[in-house]
Amino acid sequence: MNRREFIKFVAGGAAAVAVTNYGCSVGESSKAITKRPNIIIIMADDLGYGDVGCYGSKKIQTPNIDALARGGMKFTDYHSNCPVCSPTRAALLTGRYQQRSGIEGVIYAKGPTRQTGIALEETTFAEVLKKRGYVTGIFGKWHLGYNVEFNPAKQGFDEFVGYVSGNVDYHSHIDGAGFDDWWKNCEKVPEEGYCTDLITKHGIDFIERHKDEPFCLYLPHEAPHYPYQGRDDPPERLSGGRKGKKTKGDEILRAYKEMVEVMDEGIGRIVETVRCLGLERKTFIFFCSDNGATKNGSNGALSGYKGSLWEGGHRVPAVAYWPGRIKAGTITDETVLGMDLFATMASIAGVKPPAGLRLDGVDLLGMLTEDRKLPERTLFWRYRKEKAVRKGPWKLLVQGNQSKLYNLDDDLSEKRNLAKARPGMVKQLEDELSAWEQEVSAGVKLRA
Ligand SMILES: [Ca+2]
Repeated sequence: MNRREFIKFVAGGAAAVAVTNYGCSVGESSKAITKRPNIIIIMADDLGYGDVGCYGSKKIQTPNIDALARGGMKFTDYHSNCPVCSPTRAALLTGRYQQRSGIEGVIYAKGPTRQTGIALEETTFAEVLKKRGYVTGIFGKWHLGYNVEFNPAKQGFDEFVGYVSGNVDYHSHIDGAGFDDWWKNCEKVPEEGYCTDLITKHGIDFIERHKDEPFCLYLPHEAPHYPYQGRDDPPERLSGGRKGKKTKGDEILRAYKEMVEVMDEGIGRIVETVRCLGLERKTFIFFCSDNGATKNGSNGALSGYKGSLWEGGHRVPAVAYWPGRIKAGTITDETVLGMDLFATMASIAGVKPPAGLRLDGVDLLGMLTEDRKLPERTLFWRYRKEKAVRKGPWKLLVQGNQSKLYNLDDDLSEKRNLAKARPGMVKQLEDELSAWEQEVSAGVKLRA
């Protein structure tokens, strides 16, 4: 969906009104301005740039995410820090390139990485907000360490229910290595239910219990990451290592659509809870994905998929919503990364990050609420054998020893390699890339 289509799309719907209605009867609180607004970060898993209605999906219905875009700000140039799960989450949690915390790849359920995790010495946004008097909760996927020593409870979260691996069976909650993986803080506490619905349920419960104090709710959803299972599909992973029925062929697309739509329904219920409690004007809500879609989803006009540094691997849907602060129906073309949310949340909460902590991300608050431009900057990605650099419209994509150059303003799909025509630009971005690689490698803390 391009800018003109989005404006038409916004005009076609009532601003900020979700299609669903969960029986709200309480009016908006008059206490519109607060020093410590609530913060809700909702992140989908492997949701692509073309998988959402307001980003042009015709197959998947997402009325609630679309309503957030109509009532808030839609990002056209938002990126996860990495085209896979764990590094994106490390950057989001720490506000810094994941290279600094040493989480450069997926922490797998099988193999030696299972013993690793994000160093406890890292400062997370949850720790900063907690010090500012926020109650902090995470419900859903952690994926920054399996062992209890790496549990979210050790990284500033007061409450955690969910799973620590990259994915669980949506019904049996067994991880990819056959372990039960459903936790309440540092204990395994089994719970019945469809993963997406449980994440929504715990999110709502958290908001209701903490409505009278500042809260930060992080809801990292599983949808639409595999295993591809809708609410009524059978479990695929059974106890004792037994295998159930696996979704295959055309059934995957049916399940994928349902998985996104159930998540969207849950987002609607979260927003409705905030609204019913009169908290809408003092709650910042941000929705995004953690990397691009696989071939089972859609990255719209973008090239590539999850795992690659083509735009389809990391340019993802993102929407910010805050009535009274963010103007309804706006679109931003600013280039934003997931690591920017840390500085933004700190700014919203009115707290400075601890002295000595240098964030790589920037504060988006002025851009969100006052239409201010972000400072010019050069941004970097590195994953396996690929590296990428962004500076304005220019993107350098380094694959092995080959450098490709694209102007994304004219060529969003990365079809016309301009490296030969613009050798000066290639050289400049290559130089910035090597300087960055040297700089981030200096402070790496590996934990095993
Ligand atoms: Ca992911």
